Amino acid sequence: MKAVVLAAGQGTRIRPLSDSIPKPMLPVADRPLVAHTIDAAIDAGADEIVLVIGYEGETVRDYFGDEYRDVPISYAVQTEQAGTAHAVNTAREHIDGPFAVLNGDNLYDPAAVDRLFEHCPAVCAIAVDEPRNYGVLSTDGDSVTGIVEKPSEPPTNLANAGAYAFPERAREWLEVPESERGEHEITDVLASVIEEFDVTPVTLDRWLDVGRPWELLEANEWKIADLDRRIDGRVSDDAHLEGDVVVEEGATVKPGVVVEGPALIRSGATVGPNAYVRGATLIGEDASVGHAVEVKNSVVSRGTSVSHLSYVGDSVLGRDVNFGAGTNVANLRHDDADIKFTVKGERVSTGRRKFGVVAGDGVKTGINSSLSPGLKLTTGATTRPGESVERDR
Ligand code: TTP
Repeated sequence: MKAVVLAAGQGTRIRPLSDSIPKPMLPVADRPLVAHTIDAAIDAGADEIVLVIGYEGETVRDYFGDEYRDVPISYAVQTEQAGTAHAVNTAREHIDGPFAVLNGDNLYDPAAVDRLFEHCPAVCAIAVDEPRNYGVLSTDGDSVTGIVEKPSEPPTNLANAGAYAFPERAREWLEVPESERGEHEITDVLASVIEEFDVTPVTLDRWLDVGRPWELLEANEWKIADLDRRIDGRVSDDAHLEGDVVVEEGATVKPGVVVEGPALIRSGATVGPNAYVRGATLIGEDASVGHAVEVKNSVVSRGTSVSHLSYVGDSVLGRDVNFGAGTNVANLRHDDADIKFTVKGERVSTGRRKFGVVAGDGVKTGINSSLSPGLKLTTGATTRPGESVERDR
């Protein structure tokens, strides 16, 4: 079966991280987010991946090329992000036979993707506590009877997880009218399939929709914890690596460093001397974490430097960020309330008691900058030496 993977979206909620990198290409453990989706599809038996690209699409094409893990990759370019059904329709000429559709910014438990493919026509669902916030499936025994968006009286607690296995006939049903929010939605295609076919609900044990920056942290928590200990880089005898730590070939860990796994130190990165890395942290390619720096539960992207005397907790640092000596991140409020973050101009709760900062690519902080919890520093932003930064910039 072919798998159509949607990766054309603009990722507006995850800005500034998506300012120049499409969300599906943001780092999750040792590969881009969308590579985990594609891996799950290939493991489930996909014989071709059709990637729908659009926003910053060339980055996706450059990474995957024409073949990935011996499976051919083809591309459909969606020039206007007019919705998920519109995205699949862009790939229509690639579709012959039954086909799967997966979101390129979702992590699915791989066993469920297997079952999705086996039970075509099928849709993945996840049991949630608050179904009112989701598209909810109604079911009758082993069959899906309908789907309703954010219902006030949910028929089940099964939220639609955005993974479908469609029969070939669904190819003819991809042109759907605009929904209330002005998009052509894949759920309307699902509704047509439900009318004509028996659609099996496949329940996921675990699922994550990566829409906002803290969800990128959660994605890394999930996938870094899946890694097994592997030390291929240069590690000083005076460093102490505990648990499932991966040091890739070409990475350097200097004396006095303590790493508590799970943690991933990618090729070209340097850690130490005397640094402390813990709690599902990713140190990206060519990044540098220097003397007396503690990094906890964070994503430090490619080329970023936190070189001297800093604390970085529960944060996402984009590419080529430079934290001046003594820059410290606060990740907890004195009143213990959940940390809020600005998404598309609105302050929303992250649902996390601990959350630090999100720094776009190229951010530079002056020495001794003090950064408040839930702070967003946009691409290229700077702070002054000794500044206490409490407002997004
Ligand atoms: P969304 O998460 O709804 O959109 P997005 O990824 O652009 O993010 P944001 O809402 O923050 O702007 O999209 C769900 C999936 O579908 C995701 O993998 C992107 C993909 N998609 C397309 O490929 N084309 C589209 O026109 C839309 C709307 C989404």
